[in-house]
Amino acid sequence: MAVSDQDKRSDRVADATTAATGNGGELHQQADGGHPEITTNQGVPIADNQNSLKAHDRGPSLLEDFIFREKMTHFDHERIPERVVHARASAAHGHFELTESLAEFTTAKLFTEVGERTPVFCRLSTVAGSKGSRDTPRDVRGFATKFYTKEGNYDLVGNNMPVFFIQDAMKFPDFVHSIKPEPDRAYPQAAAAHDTFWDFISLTPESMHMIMWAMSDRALPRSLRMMEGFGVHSFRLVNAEGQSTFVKFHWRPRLGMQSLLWDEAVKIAGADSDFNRRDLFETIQSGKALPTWDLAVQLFTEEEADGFPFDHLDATKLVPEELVPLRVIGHMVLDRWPDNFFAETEQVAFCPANVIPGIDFSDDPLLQGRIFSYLDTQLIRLGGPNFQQIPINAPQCPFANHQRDGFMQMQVPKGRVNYEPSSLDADQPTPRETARGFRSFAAPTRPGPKTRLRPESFADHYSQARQFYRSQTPIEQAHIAGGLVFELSMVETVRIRAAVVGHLRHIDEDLAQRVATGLGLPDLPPAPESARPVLDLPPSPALGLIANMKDTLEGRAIGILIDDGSDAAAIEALRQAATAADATVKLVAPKVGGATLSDGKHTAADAHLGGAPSVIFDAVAVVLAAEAAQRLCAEGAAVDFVSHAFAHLKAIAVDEGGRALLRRAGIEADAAVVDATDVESFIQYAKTRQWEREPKVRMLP
Ligand code: HDE
Repeated sequence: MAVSDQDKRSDRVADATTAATGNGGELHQQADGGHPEITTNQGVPIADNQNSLKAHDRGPSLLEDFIFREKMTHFDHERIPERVVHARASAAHGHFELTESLAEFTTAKLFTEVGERTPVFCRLSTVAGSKGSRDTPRDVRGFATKFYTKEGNYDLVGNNMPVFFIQDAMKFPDFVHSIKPEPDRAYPQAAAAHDTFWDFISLTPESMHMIMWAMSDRALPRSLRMMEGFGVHSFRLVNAEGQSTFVKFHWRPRLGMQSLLWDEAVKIAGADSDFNRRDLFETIQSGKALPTWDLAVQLFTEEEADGFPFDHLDATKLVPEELVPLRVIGHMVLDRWPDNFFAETEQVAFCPANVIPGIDFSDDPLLQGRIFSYLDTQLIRLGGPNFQQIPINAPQCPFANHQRDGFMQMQVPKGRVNYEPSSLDADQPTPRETARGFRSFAAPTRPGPKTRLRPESFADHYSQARQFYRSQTPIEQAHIAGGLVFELSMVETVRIRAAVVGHLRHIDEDLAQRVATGLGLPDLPPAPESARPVLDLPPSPALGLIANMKDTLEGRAIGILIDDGSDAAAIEALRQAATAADATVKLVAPKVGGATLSDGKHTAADAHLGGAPSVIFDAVAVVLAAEAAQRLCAEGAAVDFVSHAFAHLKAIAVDEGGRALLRRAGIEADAAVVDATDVESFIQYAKTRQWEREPKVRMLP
């Protein structure tokens, strides 16, 4: 017997309470203020949202069911093309506050009105992976910020590394094709470790500097809040007198930098592929240790640039801080998670061409290509020329012009005048001849024939790569060598492995030798010819990662493994100390329902042992009664909890039960394995990784 609509009424009511209208429009509020009424996109109330219309209860569905067809058609069209690069991302709203005026250099109010808070939307991404790929591949991170200024939207679309793989935009499609999954087999996902990428790199010596950055632990950020950002290219600031100063932008995280170890990143990919996104979301929801960066600038004149031993228009070069110091001019805080991922994080459209009066481009040929590419991308990705009207893309200052019509036009312009100049309507928008308007910097152009030549000044591909490598601590150098050994081990074509090692010889013979040994190459391959002698530039401490870490637990996470009978007082002391140090604390137990502690009270766990391995924490404690310890010694996840924490150079606090687990894992305690009662030492050790432990737990190349 058929179930009537009336019989299912209660189901429908329950569903409708959680349903939105589906088209982002007004919710239909009940007159009595109850839940919104579910309707079609035409506003027609829907009586039954669970059953399609059929000829009879077991009969075929009817084409006339416009309610079903509308719902299904909309669903069928829910996806838009993902970004070809930077598809995987998390984003948040916040503000930028200026603390030092750059009025001497620019008219852009964003950088002249001290104390002014400009709303921002900041999208942080991986590059190579698809939208659903993991958060922790070895990869560059995108760092894109949209400033909704009073003078229009300004987009600073940067990365977490200050240089790039290529010098000319012409090479970008080839570069991206090479790093993406190989076209015949469609793997590997979100990984550079395969033949086509390293084939391209081995034939592109200009990429060597960026390769050093990408093989360093900067490619494995612990948290999106703990990485730097860079505008990469030189831009121009233009002042009221029309004078130009070159500028490089830097974002510096207030929490300092922190990175993952490669082995940890691999394991996190399995344990929590949303690791960085979850961290950002939970942080913003908690309101503590909010993502905050100082914005710093390097300013230099054309004449100063002419004296640099490299060409600042070459995006494979950075301007060392020793040459041009950083000036902090303000900071950005992200404090509001988007209401809807698709509407905001997915539909936001960044474009390096979005500049405002007082900011202008340089002739960097990579930047020049980007000025074209991004708008073009948005037209296909967001379906037409009106994507600026999507709320996340619309300016927050008044805007008006005569651009009309096109797909998805949301505005309803009135009147007959859609052109300028016009005498028919005095209220139409026209340019104002004031200093307000955007005027391109009148950069002189040199006479000469058109050419596709790369300038001579771009020809040194190795000196800054060497400078970067030699500015690292021995541990960081070992990690770079390890990164290269891993990546090249995944390359099947031995010739390509050897060719890359050949390039490394120009950077550092010892690095090349370590990688060759790690790969088991019989001989050190020959170095290709270098167009320029490689310079021994002075080491730059700013390029290191460990040197720029902060001795703090702020914004980081401690996991405490507990079970029935665990010492309640010890757990409480650890929790209080960690919280006082601004860390978050999670209790991990074999059962998510929790455990009955030594004081007889039942405590809920924050996570189940199987779902919260130690890789997701910065330091761990194990507090177990004897009986529970005995039980957990037979549980692989518990043994891994301590053995991985130890191998990942973390501080560990243990009581007697915890020590039993250490013995089971074969761990020989060092100074950073402390007694659970020594809370102070634990907190101190937890602030940093135990780098000196590394040679004992890992074969470094
Ligand atoms: Fe991008 N890049 N890119 N890029 N890029 C895109 O734009 C491109 C480059 C960067 O969160 C695309 O909307 C070219 C450097 C970020 O939405 C695309 C060239 C830097 C994001 C594009 C570069 C970046 C993108 C893909 C070489 C650091 C994500 C989808 C000439 C300074 C923005 C899209 C977001 C995204 C083109 C090189 C940063 C295809 C042609 C260098 C952070 O338009």
